[in-house]
Parts: sequence; C-alpha cells; structure tokens
Amino acid sequence: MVQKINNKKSFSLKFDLLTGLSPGAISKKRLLSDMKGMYYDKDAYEKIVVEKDAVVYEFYDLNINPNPENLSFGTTILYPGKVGDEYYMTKGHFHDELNTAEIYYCLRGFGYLLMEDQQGRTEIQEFKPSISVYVPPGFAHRSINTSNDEPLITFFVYRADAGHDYKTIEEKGFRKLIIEKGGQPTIIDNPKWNIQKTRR
Ligand code: M6P
Ligand code: ZN
Repeated sequence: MVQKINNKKSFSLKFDLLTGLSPGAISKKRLLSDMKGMYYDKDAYEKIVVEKDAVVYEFYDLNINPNPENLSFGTTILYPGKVGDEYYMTKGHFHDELNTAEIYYCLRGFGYLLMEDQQGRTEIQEFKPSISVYVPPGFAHRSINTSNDEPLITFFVYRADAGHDYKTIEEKGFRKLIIEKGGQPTIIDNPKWNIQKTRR
C-alpha cells in the first residue's frame, strides 16, 4: 500500500500539459470492461468491449490523508471514443461526504461536466482549454469527452475526505445523457434512467 501523504510536508508534482500524465505518480485506469452497465446502448457496449478493452480514462489518486483539512487533487485524462453514439465518459459519482464541492480546470480538449443532485436537478458546464468549473456540494458529477480525436484533460481538487459514492449512479445512471447526433453533442433524456431502486 502506497504510504498516505501526510499534511506535514510540502511537495510539488508535475502534470504534463499535453498528456495530463505525471512522471511522479501512478495513474488509475478505467477500461471499457470497468464501465459495464454505464452506457445506455448495451448492444454497442457488448460488441465494442470484446473487440478491444480500451482505456477509457485514467486519473490520479495521490493517496492524500483523507481528513477534512486536506485536499486531494490530480488530473483525469478522458480519451476520445464512443460506445454507440454515447461519448466516452467517467463513471460519475456523488461524494460520500455529500456536501463537499469539487473544482475542475480544463487543460486540454473539449467536453462537458454533467452534474445532478439528489432532487434530480441537472447542471451542465462546458469544458474547453482554460475553463474552470465549480461543482456545488451535493451534486454527482461525470466528465464527458465530445472530441473525436483528442483527450479531455482536467485538473481536479476536492476535500480529501470526500470519498466516492458510485452506487446511485451505477444503479440509476444520470437523468441526462450527452450523445452525438447529426455530428453534434446533444443532451437527451436517459431512456434507461432507472427509477425502481431507492435513492441513496
Ligand atoms: C475526477 C475526480 C476524481 C475521480 C475521477 C474519475 O478526476 O472527480 O475524484 O475519481 O474524476 O471519475 P470517477 O471516480 O467518477 O470514475
Ligand atoms: Zn468528485
């Protein structure tokens, strides 16, 4: 287990502006096979995942001590691609500490941050280079890469004890999806939004 970074010592860490990768840390990778059930077009998913279990995104968890006075940060590199007409995206999550915010800063690429609170309110902000996005406390959040040929690279910061609650999103998904329609990113209602299960 990598030793948790304590609060006591400063440190610097490079994140490459073009690739988002850090020579000083090991990224966590999410492959297509980690995204089962996350895409609305199940047939397209089943077909593509057996052809090539591609890396959809990778991100850094620096193992910062999860206490409220600490901040966790890093980059997410979301690669270009689609499952059917749905763009590559992160899984999306609420925070275990629900009322904690998150900040994103887009270094490269184009896409959106899809957000949804427990009352079903949806907020969507555009990512493009130099844009920062504020995720209010209480909102689940998912990055979506709408470029066909370059990664969406964002830098994120959140309270180190926030934690990640994937359950609600894995069970129900987001109410809205962003798909490619007529060659353009298009927001649609999620045809598979699952209202049977209890909320978190
Ligand atoms: C962002 C941050 C991380 C998150 C990562 C991957 O970079 O919000 O906390 O882990 O995206 O997204 P997810 O956890 O939803 O797979
Ligand atoms: Zn988060």
